Amino acid sequence: MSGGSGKGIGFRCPRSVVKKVLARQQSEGDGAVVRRSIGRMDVKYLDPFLMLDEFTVTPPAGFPDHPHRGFETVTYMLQGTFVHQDFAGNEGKIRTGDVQWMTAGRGIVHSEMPATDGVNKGLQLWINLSSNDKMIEPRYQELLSEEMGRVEKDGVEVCVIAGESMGVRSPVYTRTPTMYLDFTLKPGAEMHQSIPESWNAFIYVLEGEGVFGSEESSPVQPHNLLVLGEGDGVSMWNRSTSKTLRFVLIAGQPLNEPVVQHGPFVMNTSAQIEQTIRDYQYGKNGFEMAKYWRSK
Ligand code: FJE
Ligand code: FE
Repeated sequence: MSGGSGKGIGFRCPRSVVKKVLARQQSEGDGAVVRRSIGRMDVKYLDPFLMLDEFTVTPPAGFPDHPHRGFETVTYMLQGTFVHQDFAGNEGKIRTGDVQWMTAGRGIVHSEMPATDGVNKGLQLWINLSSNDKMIEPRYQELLSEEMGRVEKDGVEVCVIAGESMGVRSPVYTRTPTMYLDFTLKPGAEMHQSIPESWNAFIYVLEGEGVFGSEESSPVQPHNLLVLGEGDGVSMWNRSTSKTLRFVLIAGQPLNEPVVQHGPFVMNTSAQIEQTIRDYQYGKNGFEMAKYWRSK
């Protein structure tokens, strides 16, 4: 990258923050608490992203048996453990730092429950699938914390969940092209990350305080979603002298298709949603196992 003035280093068109939304707590599932940033009225849909929840769950709360069709769910554990079970007999644990990338496709029915008595928290992102991919076979990709691509340089650490950063690529296959990076910046550190021009992009702050997009902007606190405008990259600074900054940077290629959502079913038309409700009710077209299955 070329030097420049130190502002928006190397980018022909640096992305700036065009919207900031503080995610407040709400209850979801069975007694679970989530901070929803995408999927509420302020940011209903950030194509291809349907929902971003920062969830905090203590037993007996959780997300008992429920269906999905037409999109992917990406669960990234920040603390504690979740256990998942589905109607095809798949079962597993997602521990701190692990990622479960679930392509629901034509249909999954599953339960997602906390597995420790303490705090179990993480991020769940819903990524839409294109009309061509909505009815594909369900698939899981698991990325364990110890297998995750990680780089540290000049006070910046990145965990590469999807896409590429600082020369490291994630093995996760993204059917809808997606970048998902978890950054930790030591006090005084800065990072300049390129992002494909036509993609929608956002930042969600987890810890500390960060300056994003332009060096003159004010520091942003945890639980804020920052929607980025157009451009080829974004700059980020930790101006604190004592606190670590942690945030995720997520970007995706927009699908530019109609979206009709009915809770956990996301299709292109209302006729397809009506069909999906019937399929789930009668156990057809991918929901064959739904009629009799219950989680343990
Ligand atoms: C869902 C209500 C829900 N955010 N974060 C309605 F709560 C859910 C749901 C989740 C969820 C699960 C986890 Cl592990 C983390 C979440 C919402 O399961 F799918 C619908 N339709
Ligand atoms: Fe789910």
